[in-house]
Amino acid sequence: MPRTASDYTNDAGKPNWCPGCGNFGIEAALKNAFAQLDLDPDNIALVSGIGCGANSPYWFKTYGLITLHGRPLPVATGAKLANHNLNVICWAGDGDAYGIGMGHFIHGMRRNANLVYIIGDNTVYGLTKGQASPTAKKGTITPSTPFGTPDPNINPLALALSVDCSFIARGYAGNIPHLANLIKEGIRHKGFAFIDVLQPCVTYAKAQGYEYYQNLVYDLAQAGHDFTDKKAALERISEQPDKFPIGVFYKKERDVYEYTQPQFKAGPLAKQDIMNVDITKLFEQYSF
Ligand SMILES: Cc1ncc(C[n+]2csc(CCOP(=O)(O)OP(=O)(O)O)c2C)c(N)n1
Ligand code: SF4
Ligand SMILES: [Mg+2]
Repeated sequence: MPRTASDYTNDAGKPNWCPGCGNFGIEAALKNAFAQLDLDPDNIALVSGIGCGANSPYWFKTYGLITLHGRPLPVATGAKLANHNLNVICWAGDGDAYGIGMGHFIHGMRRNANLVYIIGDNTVYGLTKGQASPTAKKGTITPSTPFGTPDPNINPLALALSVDCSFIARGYAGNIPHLANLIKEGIRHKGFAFIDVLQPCVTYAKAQGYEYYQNLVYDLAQAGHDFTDKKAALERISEQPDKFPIGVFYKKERDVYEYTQPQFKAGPLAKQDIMNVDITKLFEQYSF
């Protein structure tokens, strides 16, 4: 029997997100993507940080790990290196990924391990009651910035392009079939697949709700965008905030971390026999 989204749902009940939260769209898209690829739930690890969206592993019947705020990517990378046959999906918030975890974001893209990094980009720190995140537009009034945020927002897709990330995409939580297709493409991609998702926070970022994005979102594929053209990708990426194109901006093949390192040649570390490894030569080489 073909798998369905419910095969990836455990018995923990419904997520406790606010009614209408964009995280429901991401959850549905992920589960549908898994089902459409017929992935074995036992062969998926969902790794998150700390935040509203980062609570997601509670409600997935897959392996799951809720880590520290800003640190899901190093843990996800470690999981992938230990067992590179595992489908590793890292789900972070924009605070997780573009605030405290910005260093990991940049270096993760450079490293190009074969995993999917999904960011629920709601422009706020939802879990801690709506402070401005790095993607909030300059001047946004929040509880932590009552006079408007003084800093200009970052554009994470432009940052990704600057380090030659091998898969750069944006999805929209209000378009679940499109997002599911993007996630499938990200899983199939050999390398680091970065997917920023416009994720309305209906409680703390009311100005960036569904009505706002509905008029500004358009599909790159339908607009004839060529994802091999880096210059065209930068032009599309720079359209925000007037327009928010969704789809794949840029994609290329390049060396995948775990395929190039000699220690992984004999297979995933988790499967390698470590009972009879002779380390005397290493001791001789490195002892003084
Ligand atoms: C090291 C550390 N600093 C701060 C916090 C407090 N904290 C928890 S969640 C969060 C922000 C979450 O925002 P985001 O990552 O955007 O996720 P969202 O809740 O919006 O989904 C913060 C600052 C923490 N848990 N750990
Ligand atoms: S506070 Fe915002 S991000 Fe958090 S659950 Fe509610 S709507 Fe979603
Ligand atoms: Mg957030």
